[in-house]
Amino acid sequence: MHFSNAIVRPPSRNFAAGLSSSAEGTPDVDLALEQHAAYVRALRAAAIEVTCLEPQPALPDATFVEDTAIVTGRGAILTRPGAPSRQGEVVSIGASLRNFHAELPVITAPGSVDGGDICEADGHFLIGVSARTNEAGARQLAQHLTRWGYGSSIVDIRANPALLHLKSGIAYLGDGLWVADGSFESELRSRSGIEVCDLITVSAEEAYAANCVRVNEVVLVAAGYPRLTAALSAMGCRAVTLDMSEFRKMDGGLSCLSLRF
Ligand code: CIR
Repeated sequence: MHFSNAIVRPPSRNFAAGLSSSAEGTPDVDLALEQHAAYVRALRAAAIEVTCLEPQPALPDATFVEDTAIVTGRGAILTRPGAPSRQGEVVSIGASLRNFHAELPVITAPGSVDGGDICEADGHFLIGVSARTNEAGARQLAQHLTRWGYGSSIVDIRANPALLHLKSGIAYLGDGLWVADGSFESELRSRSGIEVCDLITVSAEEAYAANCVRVNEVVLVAAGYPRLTAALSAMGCRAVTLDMSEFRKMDGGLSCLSLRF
């Protein structure tokens, strides 16, 4: 999968007012802005044209743009985030995505979908049903994907409260290579529609870093998780580490800071 574009949005000054279940303390907004700028530089270094949207002070979680849309090679869908406080984020994302997609279907009530629950693997989409993405939303999304000729299947993660989203625990890096929390191993291997050639199992202490992203020739991975970084290198991946400490305090993973397409 080759990406040429990304949409991002720097955190606003009241970023700390967003949703969080983390016990890691209040984020430092200036440091979060520096970390976000480094993230954008890494995308640009990977040959990505980055659209940087204005911060939205009224929507403190709006930096987590990945949750607001599913962008595929054949079309894009605006989500209806599961947290009511985040539903307003979709408007400006829609305005930006309309520069790339004329048709932009939306997930509608009672359905809810967070983009962090959607993991694409070579044309097959795993749809996590979670505290944010419900079955009605998953069904709507699957219908759009079917219309575009994609396969999809549901992964229910509700029994694992440590995972906010499916992609909190799983990443597909292309060429049959997966990174996942150990709890996903049998699930992945038993699924039809996806290929598992190699699986890097992330240890419990490094669970946060399972949310990594392949961007063209590099894999962006959170800094401070040496075992995963070494395992990626051993698999021939060029890992680029990014400090995510302030986003982690707000339950944000690395993938959720961008929409890539
Ligand atoms: C939230 O709880 O919605 C935000 N504070 C964090 C969202 C992170 N999104 C993601 O990992 N896809």
